[in-house]
Amino acid sequence: MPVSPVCIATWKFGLAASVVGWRRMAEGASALDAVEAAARVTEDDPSVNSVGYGGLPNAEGVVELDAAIMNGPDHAAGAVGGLVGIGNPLSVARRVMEHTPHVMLVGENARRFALREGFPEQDQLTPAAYKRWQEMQAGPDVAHFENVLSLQLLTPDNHDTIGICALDAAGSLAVGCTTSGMAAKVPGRVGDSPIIGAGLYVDNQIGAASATGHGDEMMKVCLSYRIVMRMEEGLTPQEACIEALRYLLRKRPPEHHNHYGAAVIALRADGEVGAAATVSGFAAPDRLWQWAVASSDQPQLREGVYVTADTVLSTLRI
Ligand code: SD4
Repeated sequence: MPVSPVCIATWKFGLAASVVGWRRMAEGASALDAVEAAARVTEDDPSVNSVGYGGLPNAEGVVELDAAIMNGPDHAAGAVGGLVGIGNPLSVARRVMEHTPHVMLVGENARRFALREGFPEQDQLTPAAYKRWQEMQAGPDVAHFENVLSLQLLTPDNHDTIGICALDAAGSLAVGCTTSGMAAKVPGRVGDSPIIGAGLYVDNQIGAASATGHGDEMMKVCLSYRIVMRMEEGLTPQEACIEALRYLLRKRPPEHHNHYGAAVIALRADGEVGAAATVSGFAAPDRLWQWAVASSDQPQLREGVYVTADTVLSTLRI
């Protein structure tokens, strides 16, 4: 039975991406193609300093990209970690999925694979990102890796990933996640975004989920997998997002809670959507958590439901 396409994405900048993804599906494209097309909007936008071209570099000034894509109908998945000097990492991840028997390629070999696949070499470091990175050097000494976490705390604009969930007219789901990861990360660090089950997960019979925020925390609880499994048990996408974040907060020692933020989106196989964010990390007045929904209704940004370990707030009032 034909269904009405839906495309959702993390963050304010996800609106333009989700609209492109939705339009593609309205024209007949698959959810997989929609996710890739949506990702490219953000990956190619140099003003988004946390995804693709224009992303902030690691502690040594090198932009390392992580991305993954997963297809609902056959559970196929592809991912790249620490990709340097190549644009559109989610498209490279799709090639890994479709042209190799493997799921994930990393570092120099991921780069060589992309070149063999015909992706052009392109420095992902923009002058603006380099300038921002230089300004960071004036803060805690990023050359000392023990300071990387505190640097992340001091600069809340230094990380935001786009996660995209899509449902096409044929009822197929797909999910993608693409990021430059934490700014000033330890070189070689791979976050949750390209890890199946952590940054993204989809089951065509149930739904899709994706995460953004402090990957080093979120990947410890397989956050996206948990959301999909909770939906399988009957929770709504909204309830599943809340439950998964509270699980994360329960499992990690409270003294860590102020050190990170986590936010998630979910799309159920019938088109129902939900999202939630932790108060910590995303609670600055100028940094309210927003996510994008594109469907046959007017595309819109929505504010997330916020959770702490003990409370659920329908909106955040500072
Ligand atoms: C990471 N989850 O590399 C990504 C970063 C992110 O909001 O989403 N920040 O850990």
